[in-house]
Amino acid sequence: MANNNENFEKLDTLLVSKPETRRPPLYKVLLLNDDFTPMEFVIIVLEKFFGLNHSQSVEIMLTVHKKGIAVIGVFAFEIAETKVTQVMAFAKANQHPLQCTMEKE
Ligand code: TYC
Repeated sequence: MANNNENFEKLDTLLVSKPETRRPPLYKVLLLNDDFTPMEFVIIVLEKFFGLNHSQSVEIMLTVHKKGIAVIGVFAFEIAETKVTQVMAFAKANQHPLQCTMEKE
C-alpha cells in the first residue's frame, strides 16, 4: 500500500483544509454630475463604454443628474481602470467636464 501519510494528506486537503476560493477585489465605477455636460453626451458614454441600452442609459444618466453620483458598473481593477480612462479621454476630447472615478467595493 502507498505511503499512509500521503493518503492522510490528500484526505486533509479534501475534507479539512479551507478551499481556496479567493476572488479578485471588485471596483465600482462612479459617474459624477456636473452642470455643463449635455444629457445626450452622458447617454452616449453609457451606451458606448458600458454596453447599456438606450433606456438603461437614460435612467442612469437621470439618477446621476438628480442624486449627484451613481455606480454605473462593478469590475475587476484593470477593467474598471480602462473604463475610467476611456470615459475621461472621451469627455476631454469633446470638451465636457464629465468626471468618472472608481473605488474599491
Ligand atoms: N447635469 C447635466 C445637465 O443638466 C447632465 C449630466 C448628467 C451631467 C449626468 C453629468 O454624469 C452626468 N446637462
